[in-house]
Amino acid sequence: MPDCYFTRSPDHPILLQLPFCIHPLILGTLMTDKENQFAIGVDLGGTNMRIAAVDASGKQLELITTSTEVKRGRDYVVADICDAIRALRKKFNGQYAFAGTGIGVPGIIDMETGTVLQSPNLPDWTNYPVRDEIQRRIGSQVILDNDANVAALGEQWMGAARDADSMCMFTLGTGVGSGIVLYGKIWHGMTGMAGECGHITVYPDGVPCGCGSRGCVEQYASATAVKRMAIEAIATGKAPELARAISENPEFSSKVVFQYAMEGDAAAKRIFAVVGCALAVVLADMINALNLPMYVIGGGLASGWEAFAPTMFEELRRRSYVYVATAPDDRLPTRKRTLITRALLGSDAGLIGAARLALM
Ligand code: BMX
Ligand code: ZN
Repeated sequence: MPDCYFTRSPDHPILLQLPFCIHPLILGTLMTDKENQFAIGVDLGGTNMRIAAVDASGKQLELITTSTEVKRGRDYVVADICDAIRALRKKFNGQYAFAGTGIGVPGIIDMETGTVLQSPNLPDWTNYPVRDEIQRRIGSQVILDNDANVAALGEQWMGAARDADSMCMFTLGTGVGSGIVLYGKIWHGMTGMAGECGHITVYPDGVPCGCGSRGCVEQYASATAVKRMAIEAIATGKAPELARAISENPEFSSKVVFQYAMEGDAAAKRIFAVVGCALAVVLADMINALNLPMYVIGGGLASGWEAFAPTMFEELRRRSYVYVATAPDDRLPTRKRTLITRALLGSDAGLIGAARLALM
């Protein structure tokens, strides 16, 4: 029941503090107010940013998309974000009550201080207290979170996991992000850095990762990794079709590798088998550790599902006995099952989830 505001008391501490004798009419007014709210969700990427007004039912009222002018510096980017927030706030304030702004940022964040500690795509944002800066400029509440955390919350609220109160999401994009939602709330851990499952080790001596470790799933199951593995395969001379594709197409990307895999090219198929295998290792770890009802896979590379999912499920059955014991089974339709599925909201998951942060 994602949009039922009075059944999840831990999300509504203010309501918990209300006197028990509160008059039903007043309660009715409060409910109406809550239902009539809107919030602004910001999905800040290293290339583009998307900013949307979202109402309390999860409907997107308006979307602003603009490029992230990283080279012009953080002040410029923050000014752009603030302009968009002000424009949307002005447009919908009055018709709806403004609940605040949620922002999803790639990288590690200190929730307590609202500071971006590390974000390779936004280099001059290191140790930048962006929450307070934006709050000061726009004069209203801002909540900062990791991009994959808010995407997970979006999918749990309005997407593939809307019938599950707890879930884990992986976003397969430039990197591999992830977020864990427990009982409708993002699991932040101690400082807000929980859910960095893209940096779970798959191969201990594997490819060096931007996080400082090696062999993280991000190095085998991101769009960046697929392109890298294709270039490596071409260099060994074992991928003649991909070699031809890269020489003919300057836009060579993971999408091209996917097309070749679907057409049966052996080298491209091997690359997507690596993707499936890496995801299976991490999913097995998560399933064995958490026994959640749902795992959602999104991000641009999730459109390659047909190419990696068969290996992923096959390998998962070899690696997780918890999965084997709880896998979907038509003969036992009433049994609680572990579901692993594609995301539903596409690139809107982050926006919707970021807005949800402010609406909670
Ligand atoms: C990286 C890490 C995560 C992020 C994930 C997905 C950075 C900048 N990012 O693992 O915090 O959630 O990538 O990011 O350290 P995306 O850029 O692929 O969306
Ligand atoms: Zn890593």
